[in-house]
Amino acid sequence: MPDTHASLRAEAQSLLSELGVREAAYGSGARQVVSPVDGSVLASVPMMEAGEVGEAISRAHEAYLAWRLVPAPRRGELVRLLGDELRAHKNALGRLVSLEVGKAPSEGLGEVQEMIDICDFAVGLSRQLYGLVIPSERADHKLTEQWHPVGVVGVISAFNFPVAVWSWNAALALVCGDAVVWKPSEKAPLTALATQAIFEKAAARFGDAPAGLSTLLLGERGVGEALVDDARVPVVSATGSTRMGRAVGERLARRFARAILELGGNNASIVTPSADLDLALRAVAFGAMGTAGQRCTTMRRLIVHESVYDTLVPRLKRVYGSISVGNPLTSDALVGPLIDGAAFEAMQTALQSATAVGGTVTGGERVDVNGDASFYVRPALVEMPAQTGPVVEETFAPILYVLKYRDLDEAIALQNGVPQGLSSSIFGTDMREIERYLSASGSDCGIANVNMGTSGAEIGGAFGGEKETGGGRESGSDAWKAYMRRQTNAINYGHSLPLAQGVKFDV
Ligand code: UN1
Repeated sequence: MPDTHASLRAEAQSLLSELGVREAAYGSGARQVVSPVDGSVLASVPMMEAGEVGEAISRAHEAYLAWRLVPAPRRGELVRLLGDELRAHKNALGRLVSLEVGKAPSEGLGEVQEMIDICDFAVGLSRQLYGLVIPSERADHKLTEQWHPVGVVGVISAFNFPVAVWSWNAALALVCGDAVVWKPSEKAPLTALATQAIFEKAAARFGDAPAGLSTLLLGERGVGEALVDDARVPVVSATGSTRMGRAVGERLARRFARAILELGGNNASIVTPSADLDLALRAVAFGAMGTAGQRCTTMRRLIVHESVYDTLVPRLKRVYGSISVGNPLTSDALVGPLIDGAAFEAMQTALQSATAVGGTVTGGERVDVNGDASFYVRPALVEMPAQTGPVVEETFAPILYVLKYRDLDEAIALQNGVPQGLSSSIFGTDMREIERYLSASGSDCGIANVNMGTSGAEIGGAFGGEKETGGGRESGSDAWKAYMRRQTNAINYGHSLPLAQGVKFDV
């Protein structure tokens, strides 16, 4: 039998060297990086101590002081070059994403495409960081609002989108005139090293970008805490669990720093009586099983009208029974591995609790693809009598809870009846039901889609959600404003001094 472990390690290391990462950064270090594909150790990376973070932030702060003076369209040129380098290295970085976190090839490549897209978006934005001119109530006065760079932006990212989430934040922060300090997931340091190397190629082509504009911190929790607690970091964007976000948000609030939180989702889709069921079936399959259920936006609940339940759900069960689960690198399986054994345990625990409160489970069992050191599962569909137990929690695994409803109000109440508020969707062709769902009394989520699933957002919209999802918005629309500071300017170009609100103070 060929030694696949040795071959994955060799491939990862050759990709890292092709992408320009120095061997010292992955050849020997305290932290082993394990591929979920087969459990092989891909590399060993040195981890930073929390005590070293301050110095890295000092360099980033120096970089910010210089970068904020560079005209924004010129800053956009650096991001244009970053997008260019990402295009040139798309295959290698996409492959490394697949090796490190187990994504199917098209999803690994899709993640890099998402990075390219946000770079393009940010380049255009670099000429559009518009302020306002507001009518003043006073004669010979002008009232304006402008946006200035804010400082060092901290980015904390999760394993499941190990590089795209950095780019949503970094591409915007860089055109906004900020420096970026990134603490990636301990489970995905290699793609972070590769991304940093790609950034450095772009910076070298740019010529005079200040050193320290983009800094990578590989470390454990203490390193993240040091970043979050540093007074020179006015904004921290954190993606991950609600538990992590609560800890980060509290620490940031203590020092009045800005938090951009993108935390847990418990995303539901409603299938109404007028839905195109063929389309819904395909959308549910991708939404609930794609990326092995490890997207923040993964569809975790399906709320089906009683009139279509017995048509849709048996068909869905057949898809669950036949979907290909396998090695994402050597097969065209649609469902790859879970990230690790802890994710497998959490999934099994959730399924047991669902059964205990009356759920009927289809699937969910472990599939032996590459032996004991990797964790592949058949996705699980769980028919639930009520929205109780694990249904109101986010379990980062491919579990879809299915519930039945009678009228739309009940369906919307079920959908909104969980602590999380990231993404949601509705299937149907009755415009009254659709518009009701999108209205103020409809979905309470940051994302509400029609006739598609809950995942796979484009970068052009603002991304994020409400309630325990944390309220932050990243990526498109006007999310850039979170990476700048707003300044209101009142300018008197006359010879007298009228006071606002007609106040008199004559001395
Ligand atoms: C995440 O899972 O953290 O909408 C982000 C999507 C992707 C991003 C997901 N564009 O599924």
